[in-house]
Amino acid sequence: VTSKIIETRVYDGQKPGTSGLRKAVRVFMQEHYTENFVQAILQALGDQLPGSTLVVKRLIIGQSGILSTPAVSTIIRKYKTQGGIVLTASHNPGGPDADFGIKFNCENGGPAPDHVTNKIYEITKVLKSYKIAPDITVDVDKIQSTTMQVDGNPFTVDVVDSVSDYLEHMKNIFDFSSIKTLLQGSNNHPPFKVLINAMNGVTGPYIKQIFIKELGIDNSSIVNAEPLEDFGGLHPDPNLTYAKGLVNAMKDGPYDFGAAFDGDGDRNMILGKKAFFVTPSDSLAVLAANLNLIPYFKKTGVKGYARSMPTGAAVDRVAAKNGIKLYEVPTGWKYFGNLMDAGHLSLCGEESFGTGSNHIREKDGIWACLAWLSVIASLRKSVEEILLNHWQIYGRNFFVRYDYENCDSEMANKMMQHIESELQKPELVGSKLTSESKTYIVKLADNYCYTDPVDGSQASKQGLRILFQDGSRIIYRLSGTGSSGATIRVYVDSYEDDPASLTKDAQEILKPLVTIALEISKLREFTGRDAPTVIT
Ligand code: VG1
Ligand code: CO
Repeated sequence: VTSKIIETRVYDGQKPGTSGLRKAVRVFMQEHYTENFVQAILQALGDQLPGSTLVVKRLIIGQSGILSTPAVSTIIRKYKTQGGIVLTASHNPGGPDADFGIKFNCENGGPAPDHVTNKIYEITKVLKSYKIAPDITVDVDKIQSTTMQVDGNPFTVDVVDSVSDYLEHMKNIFDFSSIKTLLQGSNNHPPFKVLINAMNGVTGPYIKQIFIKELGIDNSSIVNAEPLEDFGGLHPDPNLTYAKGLVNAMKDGPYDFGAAFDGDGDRNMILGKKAFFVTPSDSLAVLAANLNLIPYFKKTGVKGYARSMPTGAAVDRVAAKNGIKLYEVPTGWKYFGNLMDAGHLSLCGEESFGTGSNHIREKDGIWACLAWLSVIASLRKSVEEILLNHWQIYGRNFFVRYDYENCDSEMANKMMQHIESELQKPELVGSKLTSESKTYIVKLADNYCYTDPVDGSQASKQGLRILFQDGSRIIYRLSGTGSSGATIRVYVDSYEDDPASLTKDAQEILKPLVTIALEISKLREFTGRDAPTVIT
């Protein structure tokens, strides 16, 4: 087999966002578009000099092309590869008229940090050709290792089982036998009934192997477990809106616990009986408070906790009470990597249904589900009881996110400029903002800037935020994963420790703060939107 050099032209805008390059499928289908970006990744990875040759000796591919993002992170770390490429729209819908994405993860198994993605982007701006070996034919449906000669050098393609390395890792982290006893029931306890929805994403084979084969639940407890190229038309984002199927089945059914994952398996949603919703920010806090129940953390000890800036601050209370350090980073899993590599971090999460730990360098949906089941197997309480107890001890951070999808980009940018200028007014700090019977006093307002404590690198303009004296917060950001127009995210987080308020409806508690957030931003005026596309 010989490789060929293909002349190409530059495509604008191949700039990776929060996690990878995310565009419409039709954009990726333009001639050379995808190859260009992959060439740029390889060039950024292997050689300093643009145009120089990179020799790849070995490729690892999941069987039938299936690997979840957390499994890729696992494999990169286990086999010490230079990195890995994941082809996925992640939590966005797929198929010819929907979205696609290319994520690049580095040798630590985590999403490429900004300095790497910037370098990739710079290369895409000057790329003139890419190198390809079109004649390699390996049947990726068959688990096998094939070695051939490419340009006179040995080149190996390993098609590996999609699940086995990941499963082995999970078995080292959790006590599968105690989870199995929970699920199957024992003398003193009835079976704990779970319902798992893979949303036709990539986790299908993983949940079959782990939950059916290893943990012994029956087939009927698993839904949408066939990975489909277009997710069967579903929007594979595990939240109350897009995972409505799971929510309804939980409301009407006998299940004690429900979980759903996104297209590439890094996000999770956890529900209790009757669809009791655990916000991702609470999920992170509950796991933080109970990490010592999980064998892996018993062994490694609990280092720090971390959350992305817009994530509800529930985990901060656990950190404060347990004397464990808490880190706040910008949105995107790439910012947790350095902290983990330096040994500062055990557990982290994002409000966007991402939860994970230093077992890999990605958020991990199935891991989060197993972590919850481990905690439940030890505490023998329902999901709702666990949350109620948690709030009684720590108080409750009510959290909501409003998403306005596909807004006009120019108007969205203008709105952000408007908010920023409001935030810069010197009289804002110390002022009182009132809506209904609630008054909040502004403590700080800024455009969030992060300095990585490990390497000192800075990420600026990571979200406009207003912090109030009682710990409540309003945050505005533009999404970095959408493929058309602008998605505006408004995050509202409010702390309550009055026992009478703990079980109130989040929408009700947060209504005054949401009103204030919409007023300051003039969101309705700028976007013409009366209501958000999705509330999470
Ligand atoms: C969104 C989420 C962010 C998450 C990112 C990647 O980014 O808000 O928390 O890390 O998606 O998730 P943005 O920039 O659109 O807000 V995934 O499942 O697409 O890797
Ligand atoms: Co994802």
